[in-house]
Amino acid sequence: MIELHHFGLSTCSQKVRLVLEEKGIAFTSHEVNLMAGEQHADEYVKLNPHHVVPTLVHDGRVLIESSLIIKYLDDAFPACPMRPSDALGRYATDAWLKHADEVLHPAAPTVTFAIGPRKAILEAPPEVREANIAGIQDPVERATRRSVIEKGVRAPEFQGALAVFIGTLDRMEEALRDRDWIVGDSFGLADATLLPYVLRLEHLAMDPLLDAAARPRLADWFARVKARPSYAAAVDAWAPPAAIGMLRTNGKEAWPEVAPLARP
Ligand SMILES: N[C@@H](CCC(=O)N[C@@H](CS)C(=O)NCC(=O)O)C(=O)O
Repeated sequence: MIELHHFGLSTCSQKVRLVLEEKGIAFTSHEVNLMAGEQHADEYVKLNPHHVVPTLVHDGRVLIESSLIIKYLDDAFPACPMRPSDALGRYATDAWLKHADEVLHPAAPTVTFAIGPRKAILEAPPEVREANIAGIQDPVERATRRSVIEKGVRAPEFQGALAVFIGTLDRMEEALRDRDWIVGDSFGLADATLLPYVLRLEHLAMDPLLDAAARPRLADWFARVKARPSYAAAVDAWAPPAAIGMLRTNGKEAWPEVAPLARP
């Protein structure tokens, strides 16, 4: 019996749902609305003391941290393995997961909140906005969130976060030089981990970073991932069209200011 506490557009939730779908594991869904601050509810914090999604509960055992969750799922449900069996392949997978946890994911809210939901957040009652920011556990992340909500892409933190995304796209383009998938011969944990961040750029209408002229192998990989049934079930089905429309509209408006910052 698997239960997943998650949010539709959360990158870490998308990653876990992709692995569940790829492995054909059914789960009971509990949505935690991050925009309404449900990650800070007392009951939820008992499960996940970091006030974040996702949390997976397997036969009553509580698992947090998305990279650890997907590795657990790959171990606990070994049919349809999503990591190579050789030591070097497993090392390469771990290296991508570590990059996502330590470098890419911390940059994601900075890029997202500077562009996407910023306007809606600024229009919310100040006490709602403040309560949501105050709930962020890490003080640096809290200060950064405040800065990007106030200043958007002109916040001093924005360009460095964007550079992390662009550097990751370049590394992916290189990794795909002679293979279809990021590690090994089939769609795996590394692909499931990176897809949500590439998709986030698309949702924010940063299309020139993703097009085939800029990074042809990455563009092919993105199309291949999107063609998988798991993508429709784990990602598309949980993406409210109105929210995506809002993100893309704000992204298009921001692009003229972002483009000069994206140049090497
Ligand atoms: N290291 C954690 C990070 C989880 C995380 O940051 N989740 C985000 C959504 S992708 C979240 O819940 N944020 C809560 C907030 O923004 O207040 C993991 O991999 O599970």
